[in-house]
Amino acid sequence: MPVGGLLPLFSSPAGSGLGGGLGGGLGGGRKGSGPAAFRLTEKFVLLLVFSAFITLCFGAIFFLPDSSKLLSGVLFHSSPALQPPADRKPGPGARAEDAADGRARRGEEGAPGDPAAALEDNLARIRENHERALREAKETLQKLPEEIQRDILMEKEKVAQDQLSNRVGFKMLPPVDLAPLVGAIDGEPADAAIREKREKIKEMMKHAWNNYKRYAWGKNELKPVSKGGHSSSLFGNIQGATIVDALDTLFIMKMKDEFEEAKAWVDENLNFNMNAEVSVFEVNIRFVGGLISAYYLSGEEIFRKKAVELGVKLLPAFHTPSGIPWALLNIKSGIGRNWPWASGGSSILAEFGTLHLEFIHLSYLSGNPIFADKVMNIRTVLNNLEKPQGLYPNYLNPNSGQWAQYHVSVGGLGDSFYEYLLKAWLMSDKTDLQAKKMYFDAIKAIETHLIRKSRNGLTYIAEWKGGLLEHKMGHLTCFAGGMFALGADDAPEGLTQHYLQLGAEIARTCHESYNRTFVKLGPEAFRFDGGVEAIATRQNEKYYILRPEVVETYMYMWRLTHDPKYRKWAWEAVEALEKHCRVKGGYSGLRDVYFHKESYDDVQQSFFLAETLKYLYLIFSDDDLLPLEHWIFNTEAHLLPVLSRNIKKVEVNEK
Ligand code: DMJ
Repeated sequence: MPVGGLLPLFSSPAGSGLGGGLGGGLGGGRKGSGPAAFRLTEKFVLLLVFSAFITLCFGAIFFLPDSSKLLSGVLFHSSPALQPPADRKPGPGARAEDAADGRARRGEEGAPGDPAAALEDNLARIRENHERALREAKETLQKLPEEIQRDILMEKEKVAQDQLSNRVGFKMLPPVDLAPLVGAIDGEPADAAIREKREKIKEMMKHAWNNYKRYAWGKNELKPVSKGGHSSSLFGNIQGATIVDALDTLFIMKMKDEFEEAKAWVDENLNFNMNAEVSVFEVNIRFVGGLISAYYLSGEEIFRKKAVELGVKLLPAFHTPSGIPWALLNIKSGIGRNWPWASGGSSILAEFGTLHLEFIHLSYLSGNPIFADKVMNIRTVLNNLEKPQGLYPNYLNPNSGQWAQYHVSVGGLGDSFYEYLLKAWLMSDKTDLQAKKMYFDAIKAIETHLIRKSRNGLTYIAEWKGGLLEHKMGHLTCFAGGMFALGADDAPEGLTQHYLQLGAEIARTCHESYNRTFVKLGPEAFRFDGGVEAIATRQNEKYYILRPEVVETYMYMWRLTHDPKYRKWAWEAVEALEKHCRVKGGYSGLRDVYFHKESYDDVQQSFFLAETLKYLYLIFSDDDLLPLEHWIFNTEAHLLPVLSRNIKKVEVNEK
C-alpha cells in the first residue's frame, strides 16, 4: 500500500468527520458517493480490522516473549548455536561476544569452534539452569511454612534495607527536629579549687588524645607503652574506635581543634564497606552511640549519615527465628553467629539487651521504623518469657527463643540490659511504661535473690547460678549504684529513698574495693567469701583496665545527693590514675592492683576517653553541664537526648 494512501486517515478534512476522512483515504480522494464508496458501518468495521492488525503487529514485535528469536528462527532458520545465549549480560563483554557471533555467521576468521560443540554447550547451560530451578523448587517445598514466610520476610527486608542505604547514600535522610541543646558545654564551677581539678582532668584527656594521635592515629586503640596501634577483634577491620568514642568528650571539654580533626577523619576514613566480623553490641555502643552523640551535639550531618549507614549494616544480625540478634555479624555477607563459648549457642542478655536506646534514635534520625521494630521485638520476646523467680538469665537461644543456662548477673553478661530498661523509660520522656515496669520488677527480683550484706556491713550484688549464689561482685557491676539512684525518683510504693540508699551502699562497697588495693584502683572482680570482703582472691581477677563503672556511680551519686564524699572519692581515683596508669605514651591498664610495682597491660582502652574521663570531668563541673533531665548516657557514656513526648516519632510496627 502506497504511503500516500494512508495519510488522509490521520488528517480528516474539516467538517467531513470520520466518514469523509476514511472515504477520502481509501477512495483515492473521492467524497462518499458512487458505486465504489463504502457505507459508514462498513468503513467503521474496516477501521476496526485495520487497527487490530496494526496492534497485532506491534504486539508481536514488542510484547511477545523473545519474539526476536521466534522471528529469526522462523524466518531465517538460523542455527541455535549461533543465537546469543539467554543470560548474556549487556556491556563491553557482551559486545565482543556479539561480534564473535557475527563473525561466526559470516564464516570469518576467529569464529569460536565448530557449531556442534557450541550447540552442546548451549544445551548444557539450559540443562544446568533447569536443574537449578528444580533444586530450588525442591528446597522450598521441603521448608516449613514458617521458614518460607521468614525467607519472604528477609527478602522484603533486604529490599527495605537497600532502599534505606540508598537514602543514606544519596543524602535523603529526613529533616530532624533538633531540640535546643541544653547544657552541652560549660558547667564551669565557681569554686577555684574545683575548677582546677576540672582543668586537670581536661589535661589528662589531652595526654590520652595526643598520644593516641601521635602513635596510633586511625587505629582502634593505643598501646601506650610500646607506642603503637592496638586493634581488638571486637570491631573486625573497622578502625578508629578511639576517635569515635572520644568525639563527645572532646566536644564537652571544648577541645575544638581536636574535635574538628576527629570529624575530618570520620568524614574521610570511617568506612563500613568491608568484609569484617564484628561484635554487634560493641559496635553499637561505641560507634553507633558515639556517632549519634556527636551528631546531636554538633549538628554535623556526617555523623548522622555514618550512624544510619552503620545501623543498616547491623540489621542482618536480627535474621534469627526469634528476632533475638546474633552476637557476631559479618557486615559484608550479613551472616551472623554466636560466641562459641556461650551456653548452647545462645545470645547474651547484656548484648542484645543493649541496643534499644541507639536503635530508637536510629529510627528517629532515619525516619524509618525498622530499627525500633527490631528492638521492640526483643522487648516483646523477653516480656513474654517465663522468668525463673522473676530473674532474667544471661543466655537466650535465638533459634528457640527460650532461655538456656540459668545464670543471672548484674555484672558481665547481664549488666547493661537492666540499665537500658531504666534509660528507655527516661529517654521516652517517661512514656514507655512497659520499660518502667520491666525495670522495677527486675530490680525487685535482684534485690530479693542477689543482693546481700557482708559480715561487716558491705552491700554487694552476687551472681546467681541456678539458685546458688556465688559471692563475687565484678567491677562492671559497680555501675548499678548509679542506676539504682537514677531510677529512684520513679520507684513504686514510696521506695525512692530506699533505692537512693541502695545506690549509696553499692558506691561505698565499690569504693572499698578500690581502697583495699595497693594502687587505689579496683580489681576486675572481688569476693565476699573465705574470710575476705571486697578483695580479689584469684590472680586472674586482679587486673584493672581503666574501667569507668565506679566513677560512673560516683557521678550519679554526686549529681543526685551532692554529698562531697563523692568528689573526694573521684579525686582519689584521679590521683591513682596519674600515679600508676599514666605513662609517657598515654594511660595503661594494670595487671595486678595489689602489686607494689606496676605491670602494665599496654592498652589505652577507648572507653577511658569515652567514659572514665567524661564522668570524672562531670563530677567536677556544675550540674548545668549535661543535665540528667535532658540527656541519657548510653552504656559507653555517649549522649542521647530525651525524645520529648511532643516531637513526632516514627511509628513502630506492632507484631
Ligand atoms: C564499656 O564498653 C561499657 O561501659 C560496657 O557497658 C561495659 N564495658 C565497658 C567498660 O568497662
